[in-house]
Order: sequence, then structure tokens, then C-alpha cells
Amino acid sequence: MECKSIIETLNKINMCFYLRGLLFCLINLVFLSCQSKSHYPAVRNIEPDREVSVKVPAKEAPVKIIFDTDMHTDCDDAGALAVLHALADKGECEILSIMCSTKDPYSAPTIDAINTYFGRPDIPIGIIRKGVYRYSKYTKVIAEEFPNNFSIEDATEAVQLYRDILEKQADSSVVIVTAGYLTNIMNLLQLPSNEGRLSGIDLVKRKVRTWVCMGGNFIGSPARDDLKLGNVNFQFDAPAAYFAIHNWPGELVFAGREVCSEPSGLSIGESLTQVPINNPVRRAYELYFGGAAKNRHVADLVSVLYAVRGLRDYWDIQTNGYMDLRPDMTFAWKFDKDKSQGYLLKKQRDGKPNDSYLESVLDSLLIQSPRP
Ligand SMILES: [Ca+2]
Repeated sequence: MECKSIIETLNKINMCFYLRGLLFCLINLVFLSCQSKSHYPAVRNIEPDREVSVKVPAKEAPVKIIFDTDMHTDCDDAGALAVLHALADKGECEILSIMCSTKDPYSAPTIDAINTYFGRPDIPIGIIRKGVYRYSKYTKVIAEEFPNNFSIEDATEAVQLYRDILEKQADSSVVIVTAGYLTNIMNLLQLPSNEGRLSGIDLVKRKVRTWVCMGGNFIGSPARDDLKLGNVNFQFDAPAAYFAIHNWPGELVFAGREVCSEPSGLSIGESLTQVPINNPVRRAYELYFGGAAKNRHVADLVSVLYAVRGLRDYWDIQTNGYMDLRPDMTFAWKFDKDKSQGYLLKKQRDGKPNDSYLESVLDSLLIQSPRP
């Protein structure tokens, strides 16, 4: 009798372990299926101890990036492109193409020169023939002094390149990051369907996972932007910004000026004095400052870092609501749980913003040598 009782007890224990194992697998399946649907919530919800218990692939596939930049007035666009190449060298992203959102004829050749320096001279670059033009302190020199073979006459319009590139990608796989004006995004969303090709807006719905947009000041709660701090990315092509943000059909995450530009307090660039003089990003910072490279805000660098790595322990995020943008480019954040917009928030460490930690992460990427 005692022996039978022991066997029954053991059977019950085995059954208990079996059920717990089954429950654990089900939880993992539900978690992983939720993770594949969205860019930012999946990253946001991972706790450090849970990362250990959940079976995730040892190495994630590189994030497919399209970088849309106004490479002309500010040197942080050049810094952001260096960060992007460093992340690509680490296998964390694939740079599908780079779109230029300024008419500056030396902007795309500057992008090509930076790509060439980092060993990727064949990345396609889209240009814009009708859009914003402003004076640059550095693009003409970079375009003329650093190796590149970009021909502005033969270049493809950004909106056409967007279509050509997106059509070839897997569904919901592409992350677009804009670090300048939103002219190209408006043009993409206004692209009509033709000869069996999807319209721009349907292409975005199908192929784009997230748009990361550098712009806006998210001050207060609910956040409001009265433009006292400025917002050049929206203001210099306001109709484009208005159209793009109001008509974007998917996830949209803003990197606001208060977490990465003025007045975030974050700045790097001085370390570029350590990199070789043939590095065009170092030269861009030198020309911008009219001497040695100095620290500059990190708006565009933060935007590409978030686009590739997600939140990690760098930022928090507000995902309840959407940007109610007015034609004059002021906006109010409206709380609404059904919208798929968000904006980055500074993360606290030991009761203080993690500014110096984030600066050190960006700095090591900014000065990373090209892969051999
Ligand atoms: Ca920019």
C-alpha cells in the first residue's frame, strides 16, 4: 500500500511538472507573437530578469534602415551617418538606402563620401530637385575633397528610390528614420499607384515597420509645443510635415528636441579629434565649428540609435496618444490608446537622467573605425 501511494504521489508530481512546462511554453509563444507585431512596445516591456528566461534567437537579424537626412546645415547628420555605419559594421543594421531632403547639390555627394570612407560606396542615394535649400558650412568641401563618385545629374529622385527599395523588402521589415525635412515622406505618401505598382501609402502600410522622426518639443503633460524652442525639421517645409504626420498609416516614434537636441544637454563630437584626418565626418565637424571638432547636440545620432537598437536601457517612451499638429507647426499631444504614435523620454538612472551614459554609447559609435 505504501509503495502504491508513493508511486501515485510521484505521478502527481510528474503531472504537475508537465503542466508547468506546458504553461511556460504557452506564455513564451504568446510573448513572442506579441513581440513580432510592433517595434517599440516589445522592447519597452522586456525586464532584465525576463530576458534570461525567454528563449529569443541568439542573434537578431539586422534592422533594415532607410536614413532620410538634410545633410547640409548641421553636422549632426554626418555624425548620425557615422553611427549608422558603426552599427552596420557590428551587424545590427543594414543600410538599404539614404535619402536626401535638401536641394543642396553637395549634400548627396557628401553622403556618398561618408559611405565610401566606411566601405559602402554602393549604397543608393535618393535626391530631391524641388525642396528646401540652405547654406552649408561643410558639404561643398567634403564633396570636392573626399573620394566619391556621385553624379547629381544621373541621380534618382528620393520618392522613386523609396518605391524601388521598399517593393523589394519583406513585409513590415523596414525602419525609416528621418533626421531632416519631411518632403520625401510627403512625396512618398502622395505617390499614386500605377501599372500594378502599389501606391506610396499602401507600400508603407505593407513594408514599413516604424518611422522614427527627429522633431518636436514634448514639453509638459500632456506635451505641447509652442515653438519657442524652434523646430527646423518641421518649419522649413511645414506643408510636408503637416501632410506626412497626419497621413502616416503606421507606427511613428518621435525623438523630440528635449531628449537629444537643445535643450537636452547632450552633446558629443570633440572625440572626433582622435580619428584619422581622412575621416570626412571629422572634417564636417571641423568645418562646422571653423576649427577643431567640438561637441554638438546629438539629435540625429539619437534618432538612428533608437531606430536600430530600440529602447534598451537608453530611453523610456510615451505611447499613449498622438501628435495633433497644426498648420503653423505648433502641436498638442492628445492622449488616445488606439493610436500608434509615441515619443522618447529620458530614462532615469540613480534618480538622474542617464545623459552621460547615452553620450558614452554614442561616442564610441561615432569614432568607431571602419571595418577592415
Ligand atoms: Ca538633420
